[in-house]
Amino acid sequence: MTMTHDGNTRTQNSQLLAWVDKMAALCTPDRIFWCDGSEEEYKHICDQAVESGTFIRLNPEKRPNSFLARSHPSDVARVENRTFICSEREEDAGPTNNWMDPKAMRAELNERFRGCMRGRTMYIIPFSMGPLGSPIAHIGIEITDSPYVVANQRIMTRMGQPVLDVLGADGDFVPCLHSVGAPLEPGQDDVPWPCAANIEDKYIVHFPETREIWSFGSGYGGNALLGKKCFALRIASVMARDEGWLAEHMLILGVESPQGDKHYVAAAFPSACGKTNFAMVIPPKSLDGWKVTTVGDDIAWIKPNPEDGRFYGINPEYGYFGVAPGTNEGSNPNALASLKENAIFTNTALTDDGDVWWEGLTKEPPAHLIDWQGKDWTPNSDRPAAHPNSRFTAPASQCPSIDPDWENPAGVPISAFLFGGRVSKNFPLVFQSFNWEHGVYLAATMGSEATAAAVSQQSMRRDPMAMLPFCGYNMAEYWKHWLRIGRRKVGTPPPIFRVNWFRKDDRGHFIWPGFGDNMRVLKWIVERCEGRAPAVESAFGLLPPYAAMSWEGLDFSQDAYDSIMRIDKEIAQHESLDQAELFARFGDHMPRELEQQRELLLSRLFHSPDVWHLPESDAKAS
Ligand code: O2Y
Ligand code: MN
Repeated sequence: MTMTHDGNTRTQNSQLLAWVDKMAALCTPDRIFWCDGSEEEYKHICDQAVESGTFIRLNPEKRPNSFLARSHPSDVARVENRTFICSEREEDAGPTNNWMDPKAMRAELNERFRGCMRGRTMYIIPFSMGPLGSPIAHIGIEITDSPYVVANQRIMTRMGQPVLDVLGADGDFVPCLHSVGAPLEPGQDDVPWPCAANIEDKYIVHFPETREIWSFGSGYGGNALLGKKCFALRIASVMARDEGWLAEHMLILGVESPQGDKHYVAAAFPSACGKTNFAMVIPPKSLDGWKVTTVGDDIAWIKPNPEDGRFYGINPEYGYFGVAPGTNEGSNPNALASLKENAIFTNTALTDDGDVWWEGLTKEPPAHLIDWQGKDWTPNSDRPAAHPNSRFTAPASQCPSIDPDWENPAGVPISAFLFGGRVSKNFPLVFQSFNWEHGVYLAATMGSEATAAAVSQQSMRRDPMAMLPFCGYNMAEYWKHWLRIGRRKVGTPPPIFRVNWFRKDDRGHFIWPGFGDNMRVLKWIVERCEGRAPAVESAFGLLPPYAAMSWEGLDFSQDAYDSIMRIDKEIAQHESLDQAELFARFGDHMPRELEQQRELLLSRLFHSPDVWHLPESDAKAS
């Protein structure tokens, strides 16, 4: 065992010092290193990672100050079946989370963590989720034995000594313990990506009552960068419930009109729906003068302000951990610009001139690459060069569309909430909920199509509020929290909209062009927030008539519009019956308001024609 508080300790926080002592005694690292977050320290950690083989330095002429890491093939994504919510009572985790008794889990984890950092350095990473000192921000301390995690956390969070200064002698923090779970015997050589290779040896564990995170056996992404999904969503959702705010799996973007009026929109989409692309969308040139800015691309912490009754949101993160494949000059030029330098790539391919490549980056792949597993690759290879979940870690400040207020400690005022699913049939491009309760119902029932099966077997992979893998407590109680938040006495909550970019025609082709043209939808939404855009009432909600949308520069006929806005009664009835199955899973916890909303939809559908269409001519505003 080594000393616990060596020369570079710079905190008087006794709670923190005691916790570090206790974890060091459990994990028995060879060294303890307190991260100060400085540039020199980052350089040192990266140099060491290059020396150990964890990082490959990219060609500084092509990609300055950037690195490539290749993970172990068993460690390439979040491990949902090894993610646990260990609340005292099983029903507090709810039917959609893996639950384990906290005492039993603690016993198991103590065994796993005992001696797990032998031969390694224990790094102490103080980090702030949100601008330092912001009343919406919170502090975490991650203990890890992974230099990869240290380097990534320096991009993804505000980290180091300034955080300890804000924490002070008696500030509170969320303790986040992480180990790759691969102790080294004396003389044993290390590997570039140490981890526990077997899935059942990995644990991503949350104790919501004591607000602790313990992660063992994986070095990858959300499993290991504990500020992100584990803290900012699973633990923060519990804090938000207890304290009356929202911790959401949402991007925040700003929309500015040619007249300079600005609105912020918070939007939730299930995975693989182009969330980062939407957060950084570039409006088409034909929508002259409209501008979109980026506050965050993945997570939002939103607090109602008792003074003006509005909701203010921050992006608790400091960087992007984005999916590389499919990112290109067409889909997201702002993301590409963000990762020009000072970036870390994980599991992308390596080009012969020392740069990175992934499927979709260029139309033609290079003639030769080293793939994500370090093997030669040519366009004739029958496997992808980059892993489909390969990632870039890039500083948010490098994004050309970054919002001037993205670091405002007070947050930005949210004008609207958007919830997007991925549905090929029957779900309109956009519509507004009738009211808050109806909006919460629309968000609670969102999801992506699981199969392209016939209508009668069509089933949705439900992902309420895109929070299914990220809600740290019973999802039905989370819905109740959303309902409560809308009933506050001060102010009115923002309007709620549903969007669906993914409707297909009979030949299976997407009808809506998406990408920059999604700005047309955003424009209607913000004009609606200002009370100056018309809408037509349907069984689903309030829809924009054709004439209320801007079509300059896009050849999209009224017929094409009808094909993404019409509502087939039978499909909608099936869908709402399917929702009953979702609700039934929650038993007594289910808020009755949502079941009432489902029944109201059924009764509106009963009075609807077999196929409902928007009126051909301009509709009058509702
Ligand atoms: O696979 C991982 O570990 C990352 S998952 C992820 C990363 C960035 C943003 N969102 C997600 C997600 O799964 O929602
Ligand atoms: Mn996400």
